[in-house]
Amino acid sequence: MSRRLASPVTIVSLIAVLCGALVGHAADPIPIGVSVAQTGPVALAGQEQVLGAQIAEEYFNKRGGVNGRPFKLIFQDAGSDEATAINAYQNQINVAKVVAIIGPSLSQQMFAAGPFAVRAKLPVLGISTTAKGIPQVGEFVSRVSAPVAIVAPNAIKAAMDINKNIKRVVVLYAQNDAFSKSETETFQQAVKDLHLELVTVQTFQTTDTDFTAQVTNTLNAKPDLVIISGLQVDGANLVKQLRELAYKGLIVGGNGLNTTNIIPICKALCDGILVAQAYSPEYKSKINDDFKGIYKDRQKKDPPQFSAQAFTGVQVFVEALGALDKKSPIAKMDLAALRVELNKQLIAGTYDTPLGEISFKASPGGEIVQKQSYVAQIKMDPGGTSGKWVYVK
Ligand code: 1QQ
Repeated sequence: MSRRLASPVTIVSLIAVLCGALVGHAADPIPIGVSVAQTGPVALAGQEQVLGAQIAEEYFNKRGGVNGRPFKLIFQDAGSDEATAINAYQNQINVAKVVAIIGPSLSQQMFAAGPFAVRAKLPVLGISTTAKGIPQVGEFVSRVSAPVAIVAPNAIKAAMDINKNIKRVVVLYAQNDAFSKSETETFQQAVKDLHLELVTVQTFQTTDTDFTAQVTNTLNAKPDLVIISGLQVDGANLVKQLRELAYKGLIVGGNGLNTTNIIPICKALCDGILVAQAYSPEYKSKINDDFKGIYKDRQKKDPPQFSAQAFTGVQVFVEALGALDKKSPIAKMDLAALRVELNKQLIAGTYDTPLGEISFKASPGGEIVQKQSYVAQIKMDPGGTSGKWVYVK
């Protein structure tokens, strides 16, 4: 009986096909996607996320990456709306063939792009998506960003500590943004729970630039406290116009105002905005000291929440990949299996991060469990062009 041997060409092409399904060669860097807002108005937050992710890439690769194998962050701009986020996800999933993605920046974008990750069975981590319902988008969607329901009410309590006479509250929110709608529900409920009087609720659009009507209605209601749920540019313009028309009371901003990158918009008038925080540079741990040290070297200031959450997102994927690899070598897994196993490992783990020790709930799968939360206030320098966060809680 004569046996036909496969030609060398056939064998080479067979190996090539097999290797294509694997995640590169064992020495190739493992690709992890970062899809955050690098353009559009949300880039004010996205810039801080890019910095945090880049620090994590260097930091963890210097420490051996994934059990000695480096990883590489593949940046794909998710822009500031849903279409750009979906496009970024599709590129990451199908073209860059990443094992996992952090981002997009907005809940509004995650509700649109997340289902693509669920269908592709690829794990994604929200690093700033805080609206109610993010982990419920599907099995592969988790987050390291504490939800508004846990974090936001603390800012109102901090305001009540600063001004013991707060009674009348005006709430404003962007009605075309999923995060803002979710956060305002939490704020409005907290106002009632704290026995304050909700005198009026005003709405706007994230694209608005003129807030005369809302500011007039707010001033007529004579509030002691104003609470704003919007994004960066709209929120900062609203603060500016409230102050220009002589509102003197305290302002609580939501997570949309959680970046000093809004300072060029409201300048000196940003002073005093209170925002709840899921991160504090003062948190004592080795990893936070390391992270804070590198960030400070580069940026000459303490790291903000969005950078710390982005660092944490990368860390969680790298540590989950390492733990998975020890159980079953990832170099032998094809991409589809690796994505699925990584998601399981991710949710099962506990992580010592700059945000504190975090883990994930089994139900809804992928919801963060985090003990720490804080409140900070923007303190402007006398010149009115720069400022920083001062932690009050
Ligand atoms: C969300 C947010 C944004 C304000 C982050 C930039 O918290 O969309 O959920």
